[in-house]
Amino acid sequence: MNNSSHFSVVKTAFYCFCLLFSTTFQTKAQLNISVKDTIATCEGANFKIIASSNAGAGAIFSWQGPNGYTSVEKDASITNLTKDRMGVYTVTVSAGVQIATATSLVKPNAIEVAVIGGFTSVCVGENLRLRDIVLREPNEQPLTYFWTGPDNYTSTASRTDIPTTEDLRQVGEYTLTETYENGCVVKASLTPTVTKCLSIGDLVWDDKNNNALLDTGETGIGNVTVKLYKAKLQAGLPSNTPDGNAIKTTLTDPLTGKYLFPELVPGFYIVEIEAPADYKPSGGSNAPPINPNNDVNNDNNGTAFQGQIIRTNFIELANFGEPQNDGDTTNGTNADKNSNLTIDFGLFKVECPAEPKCIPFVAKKSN
Ligand SMILES: [Ca+2]
Ligand SMILES: [Ca+2]
Ligand SMILES: [Ca+2]
Ligand SMILES: [Ca+2]
Repeated sequence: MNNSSHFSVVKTAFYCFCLLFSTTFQTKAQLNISVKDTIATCEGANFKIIASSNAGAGAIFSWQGPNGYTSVEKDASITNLTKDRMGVYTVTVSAGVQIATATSLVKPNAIEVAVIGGFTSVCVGENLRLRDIVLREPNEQPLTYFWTGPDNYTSTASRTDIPTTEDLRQVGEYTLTETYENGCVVKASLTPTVTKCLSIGDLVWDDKNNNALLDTGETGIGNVTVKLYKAKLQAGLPSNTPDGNAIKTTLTDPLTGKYLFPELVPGFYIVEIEAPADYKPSGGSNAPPINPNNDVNNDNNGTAFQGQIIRTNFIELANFGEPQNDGDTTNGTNADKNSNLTIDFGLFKVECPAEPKCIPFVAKKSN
């Protein structure tokens, strides 16, 4: 054997040793397993504790947990979690002679309640916008939302956006069900308030100087019948055309001559009065066109319609869009933006000069 062949044998032997060492090293790699350190979740949750391991096929897994929990699956499945099953879960994996373990703590989560807030008290015409107002970390946001409510309402949005209508069919209990990544299912319920916020008023008065304005010394006329109509807005029709029969009827206060139609919804209305005998709308026939919709208080807004019937033109009401200087009891910064108390009627009592057309009044008075 020369030196050269000796070197070749050594080299080959060294190569084989390295190959053997390398193969042995790979076969003997340390078995490992890991699970999430902590799982925060809720009672009733369904979830898995996922195990990550380098174990090959044939490895044996074994779980032990609180209150006698055991499993031989790779991942622990837990359904309908109860308080006595919160605690430490230990997983063991065996592969040949190697064993590895890992533990996970299952504990109560901050996500235990949902609270419905948002626009929970609205006027008819506004949208109900309900949502969960509990503050949560970005990684604790619900995966899904499911709302149910009156009028067969359902939604999977994070918040509701429901227009409200005069028939109040949206009023009732709303329930939100949230599901979370950690298996939590949280519910909350609320019955919102929907109010007909608007009102119209408020005075029929004896406009003694016939200037269509309420002046000092002029007083209200009591027991006058006042009717409220929805207005019919249509090209070609007069601006004082009702859309159907009166929706409300009242009398002016016997002492003050005041009236009020509360609990109205946004829309267009007409007010009508039946003036006492001998009275006509004040301001005279040469008065400028009467606009009841300009939020001016204490001016006459009525024009003769038929006989003693006096009507306004249409008035538009809008939530939080009505005047605050109209004599509200809370006049000032807190005045009621939902009341329009500027729809007033000045009446002028017909005096009877010596004109033929007044003779019936004279005759009546003489009785
Ligand atoms: Ca006057
Ligand atoms: Ca007001
Ligand atoms: Ca008024
Ligand atoms: Ca007015």
